[in-house]
Amino acid sequence: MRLHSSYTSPYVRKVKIFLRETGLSGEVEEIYTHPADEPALRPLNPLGKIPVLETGEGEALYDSVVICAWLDTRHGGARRIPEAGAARWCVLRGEALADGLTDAANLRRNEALREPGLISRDFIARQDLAISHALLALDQAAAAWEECAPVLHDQISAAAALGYIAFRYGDLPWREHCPRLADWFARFSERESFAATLPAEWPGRPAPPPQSVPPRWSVAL
Ligand SMILES: N[C@@H](CCC(=O)N[C@@H](CS)C(=O)NCC(=O)O)C(=O)O
Repeated sequence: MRLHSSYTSPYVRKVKIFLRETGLSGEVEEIYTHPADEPALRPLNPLGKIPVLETGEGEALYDSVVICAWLDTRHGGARRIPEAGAARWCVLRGEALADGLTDAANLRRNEALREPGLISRDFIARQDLAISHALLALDQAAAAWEECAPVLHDQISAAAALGYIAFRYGDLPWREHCPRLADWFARFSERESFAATLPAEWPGRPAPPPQSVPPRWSVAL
């Protein structure tokens, strides 16, 4: 299998954490393909986005939701996305929540990196609201995560999302508002799957400028 991968993408990181948590990482070659290199990606994913997984069976799978669901059928351990019942929908909703947090953080960052005259403050404020409310909802979910073994896919998705917040929004004071999530994240950060997949800027490409509009917590206590 070949994973079209990235040093910075939280969606790619979600897949990388999943691979390591399920013991599959040795079966996958990670290829670093910057999304700007569209000609390499488009034949595999018409959207030109990463991650893409070439399965070795003639298929190219995207996006991270599909890739992780497929990988969950390929390891010998307990399913990380429960196959049925309330637990299935709880885990899938948790993945959607974590991915939505990542989406809002990613969209906000792209907006804040535009030329100052083009930045929409309303758009940024809306993403700030989504980010703060998603973190509070994850804080509630985290109350049930401590005794959960093995780690399920909602936790993997949340780890990738919080890893992105740590990488791009280091100044956002979310931990004081979400103490259970902060404790859980501190523990998850010690897992090999997380420590081995830390993001970094792309080698050989210019470092991005700082965001012109600092992130802010948008829910009153
Ligand atoms: N929903 C997708 C999102 C993938 C995505 O947005 N990837 C970004 C990198 S973080 C990308 O490839 N962006 C390139 C573009 O939008 O053209 C997933 O979960 O895989």
